[in-house]
Amino acid sequence: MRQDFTTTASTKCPKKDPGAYWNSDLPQSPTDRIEHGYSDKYTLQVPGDWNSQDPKFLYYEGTVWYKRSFDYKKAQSDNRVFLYFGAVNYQADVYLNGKKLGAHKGGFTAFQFEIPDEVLQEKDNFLVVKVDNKRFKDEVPTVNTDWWNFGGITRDVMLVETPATFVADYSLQLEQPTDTNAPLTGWVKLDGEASGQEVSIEIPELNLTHKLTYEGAPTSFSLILPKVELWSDKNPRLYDVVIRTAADELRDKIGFRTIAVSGKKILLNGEPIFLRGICAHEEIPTEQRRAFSDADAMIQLDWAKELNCNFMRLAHYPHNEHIIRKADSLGMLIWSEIPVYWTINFENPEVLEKAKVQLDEMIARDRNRASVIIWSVGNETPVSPTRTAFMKSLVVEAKKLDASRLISAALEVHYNADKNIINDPLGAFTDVVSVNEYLGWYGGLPSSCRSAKWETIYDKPLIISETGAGSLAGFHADSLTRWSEEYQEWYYEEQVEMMKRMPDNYTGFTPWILTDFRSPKRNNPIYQDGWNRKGLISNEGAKKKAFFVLKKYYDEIAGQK
Ligand code: GCB
Repeated sequence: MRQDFTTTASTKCPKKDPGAYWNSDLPQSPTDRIEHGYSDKYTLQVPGDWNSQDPKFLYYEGTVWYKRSFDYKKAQSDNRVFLYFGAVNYQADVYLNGKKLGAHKGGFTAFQFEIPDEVLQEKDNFLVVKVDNKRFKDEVPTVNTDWWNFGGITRDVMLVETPATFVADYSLQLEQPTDTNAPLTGWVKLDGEASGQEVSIEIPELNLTHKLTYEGAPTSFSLILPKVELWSDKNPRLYDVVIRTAADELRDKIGFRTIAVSGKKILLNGEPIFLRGICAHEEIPTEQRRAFSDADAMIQLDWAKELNCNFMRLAHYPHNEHIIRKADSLGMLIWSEIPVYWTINFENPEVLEKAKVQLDEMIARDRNRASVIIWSVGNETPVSPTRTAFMKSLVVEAKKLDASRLISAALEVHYNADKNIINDPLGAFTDVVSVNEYLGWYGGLPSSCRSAKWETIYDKPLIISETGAGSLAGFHADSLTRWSEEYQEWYYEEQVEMMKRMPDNYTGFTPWILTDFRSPKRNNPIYQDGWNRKGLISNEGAKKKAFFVLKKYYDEIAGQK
């Protein structure tokens, strides 16, 4: 639901602790000391970050208490009701009618709380959410990031009503198809009194109904479909899937495809594919805010399509579900990542647990999306034995949660005059080795690319997961002048030529980045002014010269690899 937070306060809240922020702001007795107010002029749009909604929030990091009243009548008395949040950055504490429903940490993944029957009212429910986006050393991400710390209830919030026993989760995965049939494996999880219930999996277009008896979470199954039209970047075919129990019916749209590594290649449906990609933050730069809707997703996907991309690296945290669903329907392959970024505290086992929770929540939401082909466990984590053990354990966890996709991580690389060797020990554990390199921006001039030699110790597919140079749209000069569009254009020209000489396991390219994005670290007053300017598209939506260099490269290789 996308609604304003109302300013009306309820008088039906518990009298206990009248001063608590999760209770009414209306004194119920003259002696009450109330030091908060929801019946005031401040409203925030949900979903939406708070930074973009009021100038005083632009740099704000701290707590905001949200309040909303609502009426709710269940369709059936024994049904269950859940309060679902697409994401809240970073910590959420949720109270309904004075009772705490729960708390959640992690700014980019979904969570939900069941509302106990005795707490839900038909009229005037008083919902309060305390949101805190302060950064801490031992959180994920840590204090140091190159992006804006947009706070708030940044994604959709929903009340979800289910029968007493309902389909809580499921997985459907195509195994190796043959010319005549398509084997599927999967599992279902029901919530409630479920043992012995009949569950049917239906794919109406294929006349398929598969029945099973539920034996506990998860109940696994396998079945053989007739030959299916495979989902791919060129043919994003989705089938309606229904999972039915006596009381519940869950409908989804699923694409069937396989993704695998064979030697130095990535295979989509058994065929080698080259990933013509681009990185993106979850941001609409023209409005200086987080993206959160279908319309926002289309803006980003349209730009990526115009570049002739078939792949997007959604950096550096899981993006909202709208873009993943749109990618499914448009045939855009996706890299999805958790914010294990730079120098998070690898020494602290609790940080590892927090990272695992985010990994689990990322995979739980999107495990049935055909577009997602790579789970990334982090970005540019500096090499050390502790860090490698930490990252390896995330790779193992990701494989355990979803063995059907490829695991990667964007690695750092250091430049040498004679040879750049890709040898980060983490590469031994990932399916795909991905590296970020900025030769010509953070080292040397773009001409340094001409003599650069690249070598990798891994016989695995290699993705150049970042490369980029900053430029201010509309600033024109000769190509040796930093920040000019011409410098960035030259940088891309040299990079593209260098890519053509990459080792033969080079299978994908995701330059940094689709659009300029807000970053408090980027403070050159003339050219940056709080923006990371490596976008191919400016914060005003203007395509810079380099956009066309990358597009030309992708046009050339489209269909050839
Ligand atoms: C990187 C980081 C990315 C930064 C980028 C830059 O290597 O992965 O988050 O924004 O470089 O612009 O320096």
